[in-house]
Amino acid sequence: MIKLKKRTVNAVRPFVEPLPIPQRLAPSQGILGAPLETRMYSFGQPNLMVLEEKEAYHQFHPDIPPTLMWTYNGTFPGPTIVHRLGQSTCIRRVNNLNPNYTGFGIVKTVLHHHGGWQAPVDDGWPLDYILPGQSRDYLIPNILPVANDRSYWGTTLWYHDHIADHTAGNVYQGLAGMVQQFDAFDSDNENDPSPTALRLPSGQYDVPLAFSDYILNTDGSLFFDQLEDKGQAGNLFVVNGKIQPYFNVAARKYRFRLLVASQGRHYDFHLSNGAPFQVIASDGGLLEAPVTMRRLYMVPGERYDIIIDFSQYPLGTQIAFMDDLLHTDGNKPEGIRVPQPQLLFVVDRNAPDPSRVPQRLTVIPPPDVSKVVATRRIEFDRRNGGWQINRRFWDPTRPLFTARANTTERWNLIVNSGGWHHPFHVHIDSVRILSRNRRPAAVPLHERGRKDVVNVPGGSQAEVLMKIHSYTGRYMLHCHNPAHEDLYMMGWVDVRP
Ligand SMILES: [Cu+2]
Repeated sequence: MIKLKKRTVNAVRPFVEPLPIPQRLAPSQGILGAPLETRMYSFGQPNLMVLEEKEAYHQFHPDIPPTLMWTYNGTFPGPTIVHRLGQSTCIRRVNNLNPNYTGFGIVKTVLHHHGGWQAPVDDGWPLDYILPGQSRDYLIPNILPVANDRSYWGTTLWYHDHIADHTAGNVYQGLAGMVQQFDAFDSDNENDPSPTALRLPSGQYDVPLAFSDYILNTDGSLFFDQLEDKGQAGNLFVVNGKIQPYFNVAARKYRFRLLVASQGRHYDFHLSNGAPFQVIASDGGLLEAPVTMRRLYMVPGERYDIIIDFSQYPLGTQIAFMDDLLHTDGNKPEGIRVPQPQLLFVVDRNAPDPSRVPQRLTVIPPPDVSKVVATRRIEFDRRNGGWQINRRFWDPTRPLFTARANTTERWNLIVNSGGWHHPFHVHIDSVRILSRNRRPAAVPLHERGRKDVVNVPGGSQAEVLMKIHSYTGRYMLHCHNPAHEDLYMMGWVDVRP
């Protein structure tokens, strides 16, 4: 189990508070600055969305004193950003953190729009930080990287801090929020009369669930060990900022957007009654067809959208959303333990359900390996007291390799040691997983859509197809265990014209 320090919270009563749903961020009035205007030439007038980084007290649980955290707009998680295909967004980030702060993390901050297709200048290069009192605009074009290929859309992204060396501490401080994408098909309207609309559960039935794990001191302050190089695994399970909340649901279908925003912890999610659910989207877009599963393994940075149908249950039914992986640190799960409830669903009312889960959600072109122009090994190892990619530590002055825009590459992701797992993340765009341990058949159905986080368990390899689109410049690739990333398991690709 987790080794707890003397003055940390051991356990609290579960299911005391309702699940909070982060507010959708409304567009603001504002003037776009000159640097942004020079790069929005083809994207029209963007919606302006303002994210203000500031300290705020957050209550994880009524039995624990409030916690001073770093937030976007005063809440943890931050507000949900909604993108509609064809309508560009300007995210204006304002750093109003305390310039005199001393503690873990750093008030120099960066924003990464994780899973989006945006130019390097808007992607959150780890040294493109701003200081307290400064602001920066990011253009999210919200166009498809391949014209008319809507399989690049319709899923859940997120945004979080990405400062060099301190991403773990800054995200743990609370700098994370979720993003939803909609278009004419996945239209945010389960009553959409259009014959081509998917009519997935919408409105109050489309619910983001951000999972994280924390260690809190008994005075409510965050416990975090800056020198923990494996990635912290907390003992308190947090969903949308609350420890083990309950969620009253109607006896009908819901869409849940799962995000693992943890540091080192992996999850093997399942329902306490063993019932199946349907997976409909992965990191980079909708799946072609729903995949029925009873267990869903997820690692830091990953997202899956799932449908749970509560219509079969009598009112009063309680079902917990569980995980049973044993972690003592962030390197990898060590086994199975007594299942821990993350969240309790309570079926408490009836409601009409006009939503559907079509058997065909999108069309994803098969991975085309005939276009591959380069095949690369990308190896993750521990050496010289730190975490390396291809025997190198993070070096902002030297790319891991150079690639060409508008080409396709095959990358073999390799973790040599069995002692740790590494969730691989690339910023260029999503990838397709071609094989695991050289076996195409070993890629499960729910991993056959678009992915931007690929877990590579210790002693295994995963082959991915990377289609590089038109933007040129510097794009990151790294382990998404932020402690590994900060201790230099990060590199970058120089995309040239
Ligand atoms: Cu790692």
